[in-house]
This record gives sequence, C-alpha cells and structure tokens, in this order.
Amino acid sequence: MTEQKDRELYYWLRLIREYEDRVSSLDKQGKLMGGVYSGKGQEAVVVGFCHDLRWDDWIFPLHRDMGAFLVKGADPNRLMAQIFGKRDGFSKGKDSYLHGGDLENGIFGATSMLGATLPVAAGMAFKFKVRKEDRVAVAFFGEGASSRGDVHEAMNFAGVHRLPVVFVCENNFYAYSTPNELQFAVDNVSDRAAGYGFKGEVVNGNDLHSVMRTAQRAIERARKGDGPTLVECKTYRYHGHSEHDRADYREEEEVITWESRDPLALWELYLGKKKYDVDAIRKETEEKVKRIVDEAVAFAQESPSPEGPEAMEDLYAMPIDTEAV
Ligand SMILES: Cc1ncc(C[n+]2csc(CCOP(=O)(O)OP(=O)(O)O)c2C)c(N)n1
Repeated sequence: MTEQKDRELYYWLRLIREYEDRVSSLDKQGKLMGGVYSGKGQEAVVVGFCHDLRWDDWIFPLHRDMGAFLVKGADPNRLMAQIFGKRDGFSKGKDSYLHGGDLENGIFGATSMLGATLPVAAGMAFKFKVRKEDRVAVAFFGEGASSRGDVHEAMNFAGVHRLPVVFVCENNFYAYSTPNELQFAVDNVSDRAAGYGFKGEVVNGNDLHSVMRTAQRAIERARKGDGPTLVECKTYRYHGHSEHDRADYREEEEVITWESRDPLALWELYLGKKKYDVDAIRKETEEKVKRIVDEAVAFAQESPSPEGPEAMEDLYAMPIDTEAV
C-alpha cells in the first residue's frame, strides 16, 4: 500500500472515532434528537468496506454505522445537522439520525425494523443486474438482525439471481444484551451462506488489512457478475447498545481484552512498522479531524429547526404524470 493510502485510511479511522466520541458527549448533554448507537470499536469494518467503493455504488448501513456515511461521501456538516434534527440534515429535521439516508451519495437510511434494509439492498442489486450496470450494493447488518426472516429472504433471492450484493454481518457478540450463543446455533453467521449457494467468509473486523482484502474480493466478485458474498466481521462495540445502556451484562475483562485489539491502535502499529513518524501523523490527523467535527457541530447548531408545516412536505412521491411519459 502507498504511504498516501496508509495515511488516508488512518484519517478515516480517526475521523469516525472523533465524530462518534463527540456525538456521544453531545447526547449526554441532552443536545441531540433520538437515540445514539455508538459504533466506537467497529470503525475498521465500515472503512474497509466503504473506502474502495465507487460513488455510484450503494450502501445500506445499520443503526451503528455513522462512519459508513462519512467514508461513502456524506458531508460531515449535513450528517451532524441530521443528528441534531435540523433542517440541513438529510431528512430536513423530520427524523432522527437513524432513518436519514443520503440518497445523493448512495446511502440508504437505516430502519428501526432490524434487517428490513436487506431485501431493499437485494432489490437494488437486482436493478443493477437488469440494467446491466456494474454497480454493487453493500448491506450491513448485525448478528441479531441475522435471525430475522427477511434477512433469509434477501439472501436466498440474491443467491438464486446471483446478484451484485455483499452482505456484511457486523458480529459484535451482543444484540443489545443477547449473546451469540442465544442468537444462533451455527458456529458462524457466515456458515449460512452455503444454504444460499454463495461464499461465506469470516474476518477479524478489527484488523483493517483483513477487512479490506476480504471486502475487495467480495466487491470485485459482485461487480464482475459472480454473485453475492456473506462476510462476517468479528468485532466489538465499546459502548452499550445505546448511550443509556451501561452494558453490565458484559465482563470487564472481556471489554478490556477487546479494547486491547483496538482497530486504530493496530493501524498505528502498522504505520510504525513501516517506519513512519506515528506521533507526528497522530498529532496532525487529530488536529485535522477535530477541526472537521468542530465545524460540523457549529454548522448543526446554527442550522434552523424546521417549522411545523414542513412536517407535511416530502411525505409522498409525486404521482407520475402518465401524459408526459
Ligand atoms: C425486528 C426488530 N427486533 C428488535 C428490535 C429492537 N432492537 C433494536 S437494536 C437491537 C439489537 C440489534 O443487535 P444487532 O442486530 O446484533 O446489531 P448491533 O446493535 O449489535 O449492532 C434490538 C434487539 C428492532 N429494532 N427490530
């Protein structure tokens, strides 16, 4: 990898970390609208899968994937306005962060109904195939969502039609408080891929190199018409399910063990082995991401709140004018 790319990937990891930390602290100050589901600890998954996508590919993030928005090209200012529930956000202040997609950048909003975006991703991939476009859909979901029926339906449909879609399971070992052993009876969620007729892979989701290698293979496979892949990334969320969850269903030793496999620390170790001046890179990057997040917060705070009547706007698609078609 070139030095430029090494640094760029570090920048994305750091930006997401800074953004997540700031959002958590703003939430504690009661300044935000809706729940906050921190993805701190899972940054390498979204960087690995979104970094090398094309602008015209689509992603379907899960509720914890704020970082995926940033890497896929969402404007940090508008994203923060979305999180504040302001008019400059993607859904113009009508909804919390969670449900606002950035359609101009190929980002579909998450749904409260877990797993419900996977059939949409399969549908999008079906459209790419019908139109003979070499575009790819990447659908993220948690291991908890993997127990849902529509996740099965989406994967089965994608397998039958060999659709250009990558299913990315972020297995952070707990669905709220439900541990893996009460969630599924197979060893790995990715084992299920065999039942749909495509490849399943397990990857260390905290190791950006492994994630990127696997992501590139899966995306390439989809792009050249060789069908879907199910990739399971084993990772860990540092915070509770949401900011109000103290997560005392987890042992402290377990949390510490995972924190010692931090994706950013691992990447710094790699940068050091390449003989770069890690302290200087960290300082420079931290300053840069702090500036970006400061600006995003200022922008969101200054953005107006929507007026009451605006609640009635943008609710329905305009009917097609059949005369004009
Ligand atoms: C169909 C459905 N069931 C339950 C919930 C409540 N719920 C919201 S998030 C969550 C945990 C999800 O776990 P997972 O899919 O593993 O993703 P994670 O939060 O761990 O990233 C639950 C149970 C929901 N939103 N939708």
